Amino acid sequence: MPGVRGPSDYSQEPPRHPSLRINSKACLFPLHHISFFAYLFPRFVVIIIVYDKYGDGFAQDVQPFNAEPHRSDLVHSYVTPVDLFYKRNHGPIPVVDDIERYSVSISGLVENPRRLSMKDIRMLPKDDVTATLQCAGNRRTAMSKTRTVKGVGWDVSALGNAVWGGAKLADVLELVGIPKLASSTKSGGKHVEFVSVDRCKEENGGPYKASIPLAQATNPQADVLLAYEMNGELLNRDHGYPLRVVVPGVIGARSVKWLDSINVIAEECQGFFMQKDYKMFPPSVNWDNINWSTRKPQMDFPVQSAICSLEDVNVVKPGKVTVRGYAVSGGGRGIERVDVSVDGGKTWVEASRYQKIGTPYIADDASSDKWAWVLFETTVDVSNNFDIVAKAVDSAANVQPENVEDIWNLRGILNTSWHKVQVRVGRSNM
Ligand SMILES: Nc1nc2c(c(=O)[nH]1)N[C@H]1C(S)=C(S)[C@@H](COP(=O)(O)O)O[C@H]1N2
Ligand SMILES: [Mo]
Repeated sequence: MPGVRGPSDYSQEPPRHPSLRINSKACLFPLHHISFFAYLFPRFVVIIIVYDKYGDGFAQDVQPFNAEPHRSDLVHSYVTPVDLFYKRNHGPIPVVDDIERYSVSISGLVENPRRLSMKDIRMLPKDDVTATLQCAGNRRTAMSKTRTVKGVGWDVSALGNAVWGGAKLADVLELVGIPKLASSTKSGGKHVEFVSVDRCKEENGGPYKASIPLAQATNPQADVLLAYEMNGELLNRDHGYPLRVVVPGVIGARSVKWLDSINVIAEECQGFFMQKDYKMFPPSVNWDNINWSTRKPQMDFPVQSAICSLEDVNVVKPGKVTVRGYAVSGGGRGIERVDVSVDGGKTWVEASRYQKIGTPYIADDASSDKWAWVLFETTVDVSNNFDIVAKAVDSAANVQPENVEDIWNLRGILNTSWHKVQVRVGRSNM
């Protein structure tokens, strides 16, 4: 691929913000084995973790780089700063050797296959879309507490809200002869596959790839972008420099970074991350009876919210406590409201929205939060120990489920259960 390459090791990673929390793969090895080992031979386990640093991960896999900001940093700003934005990778970060030579090929079931340089893409009308990108694994750690799941452990911050700048995919596809709102091409293309250059273990060293339906790709209202900017700056290496796909309202896995080629194909992409990962299974499916082909790849994400001004367990002084967090829904469904409860869900109050701390929420226009989160805030009075709970309602009146058990799935995706934090009142003489 001209100009951009995917390294095979982690010696050329970009610098990262020191406050990010680095997450590792939970449970490459069944957790109870490790804890049993740790119980019997605590020193032995420490030695293995240290010596296995560059191996496949007995207990911890330190690479690829996966990290999220602290909860309180996340809700500090409506637009997430680039350096605090979560980072989710499946291999080493690609290197751009020569941006002048970089181009994206568009081929497959199209009339006029083409290669587009960055200059060609920048010549198309530039769109700025405010969209929240959320990893399907957000809040996985909490799901794993009911029953172990496989995957990178995330707290509640595997998402961020950015202003993505770039060309609309619908405009790009017109350059190869596919009209707007087309759901198939003359030669039978129905899906648009995005292929990267990073080398992923799951693809046996091949690149990350994913696809979306052609009807979504050619729909200007779906706002799918080939983005070269994030928050008004040139996209950085961690987030896909020089060019990435942004599919608003859809799990982050489909927003392919470091784009190399676009293929118009008849069936959805057959890559690992579409076929053997990022699918939602019912709680009855386990690793012994799983049949991946029975489910479709997950696309839109459901309604989600989390409290970010408090940790899981908090000791506070009696008096007023501010509760802040985010709420977001997929598929272009905005947030209708956020309910907060201080009695574990018996009674609820509606939280207010804000864009900056202390400034109430002002939407620019009716569709401005179609793809973006809302930040919410409310103040509660604390005199006794209690659980604070948040749940959001989207524009289609979908509500988060109460219990994580009901949506438990073996890959630990889409934990959208009511988010709870425990507040314990501590008095100064305690
Ligand atoms: N090429 C490539 N694209 C990728 C990934 C990847 O590992 N390689 N990870 C995907 C996943 S699972 C998510 S959640 C988002 C994360 O984007 P971010 O790192 O910019 O936050 O990128 C997606 N695109
Ligand atoms: Mo993800």
